[in-house]
Amino acid sequence: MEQPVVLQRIDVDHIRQDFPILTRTVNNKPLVYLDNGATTQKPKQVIDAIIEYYTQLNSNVHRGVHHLSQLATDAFEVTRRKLKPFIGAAREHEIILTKGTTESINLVAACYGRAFVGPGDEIVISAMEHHSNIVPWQMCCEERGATLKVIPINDAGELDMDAYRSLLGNRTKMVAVTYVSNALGTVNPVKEIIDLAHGVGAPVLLDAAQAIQHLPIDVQALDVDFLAFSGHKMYGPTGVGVLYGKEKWLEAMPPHQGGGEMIKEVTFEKTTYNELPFKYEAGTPNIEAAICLAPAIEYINAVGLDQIARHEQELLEYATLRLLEVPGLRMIGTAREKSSVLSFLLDGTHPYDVGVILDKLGIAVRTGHHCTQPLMDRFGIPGTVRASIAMYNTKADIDALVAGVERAAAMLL
Ligand code: 7TS
Repeated sequence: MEQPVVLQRIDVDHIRQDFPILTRTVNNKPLVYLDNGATTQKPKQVIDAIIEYYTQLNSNVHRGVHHLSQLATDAFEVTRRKLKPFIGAAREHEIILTKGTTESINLVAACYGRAFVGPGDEIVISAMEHHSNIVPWQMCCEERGATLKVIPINDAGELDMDAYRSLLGNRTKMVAVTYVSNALGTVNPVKEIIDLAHGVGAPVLLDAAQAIQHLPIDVQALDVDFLAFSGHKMYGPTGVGVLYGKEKWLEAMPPHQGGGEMIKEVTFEKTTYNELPFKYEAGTPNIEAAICLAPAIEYINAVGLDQIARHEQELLEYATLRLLEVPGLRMIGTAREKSSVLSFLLDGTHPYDVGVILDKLGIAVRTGHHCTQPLMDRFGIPGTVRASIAMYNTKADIDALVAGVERAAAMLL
C-alpha cells in the first residue's frame, strides 16, 4: 500500500538565519518584511555568490577564449541547466534569460505579434493582470490591428470561466493570464485555461511572477506555451528573469532585438540568426544576476516548494482570520484558491496612511494600486494595503502586522 506523503515542516528559524537583512532594524524596530510580492530578500548563498562572481569570475560570456570567460560562460549556463528541471522544461534551449517578467512578456507580445497577429484577431487577458501583462498586449493590438478581450472577475476576485469560454473563438490568437494575482492572491485554474485555449488553437502565456516562488510548476504537465517570471521575486538577484517558450513558437517567431550574440553571420546584405536560446539573447546580459540565480533555485529546491507552499498557506489562513478580527477591515480578494497575498482596506482610511504608520513600526508592506489599476477600478477603490508572505515569515510577523493595523485604526479613525 502506498504511504501517504507527510510533508516535513520547514525550519523557519534556521531559514531566517540565512537572510542577513532580517536581523536589521527599521525605525528602531525589528524589521517585519511583508513586501515579498514586490521583491524577496536574498539568502547569504546568493549574496556570497555575487561576491564570488566579482572576485573570481567577472568576464563576458559566450565570446572569450580566455579562462575567466569560459568560467563565467559555464556558470551562466549552469543557471539555464538548473532552470530546466525546476520548471519541468523538455529542452534547455526553450529557456531564454531576460531582464525579468516584464521583458519576457514584452518579448512575446512583440515577436509573436509580428509573426502571428493580424487585423481582426483577438488577444485575451484577464481583469486582474499586472500592467506588464496588459500594456504589451495593448501595444501589440494597436500595431497589428487586433482587439484586446478581458476575462471578467467576480467580487471574490475569481475569473468568470463561463465568460472566458464565450470569449474564445477562431479569432483568438493568444491567451495571456497571470497564474497568481499580485494584488488579490487569487490562484487561477491555469490548466483549465490552457486546455480551453488549446481547444480553439490559441497558445497561452502564463505570467508566473507571483507563482514561481510559491507553487511547483511543470510546464510540460501544464502544456503551457510561454511562462514568464523574475529572479528577484524568487530569492535571486534583480535584473534577471526567464522566458520559457515551446520550441515550435520560439523557432517560428522573429528575434526581439538585434545585436551581438543573437547572430550566426552578419554581412551588410543579409544577417542570419543564431540558434535557440541565443537568438533571443542579444547583447551582454546581466551576467552576475544570471549566474547568481542558480543558488536561489538551489535554495528553493533544498527547502522544497511543497513545504514552502504549506508553510505560506498556514500563515495566509492565520493572517486572514486575525486581520478579519480588526473592526472596519475589508479584505479585497477572497478567492477560494489563494496564495501568499493579503490585500485590505481599513474603512475610512487611505491605504497610504496605514502604510506609513506600519513603516514607523518597522513593518514593510506595499500600498497603492500594485500596478493593477483596471483591477482597482473594478473594485471601485484607489488601492489597498498589501502584505505578501515568503518562506521566512512567521506567525510573529503576522501578529506584528495585526497589532500595527489595530494601532493605525486607533490613530486614523
Ligand atoms: N507580473 C506580476 C503578476 C507581478 O506581480 C509583477 C511585479 C510583474 C509582472 C512585473 O515583474 P518585474 O520583475 O518585471 O517588475 N509585481 C510587483 C508587485 O506586486 N509589487 O511590486 C512589483
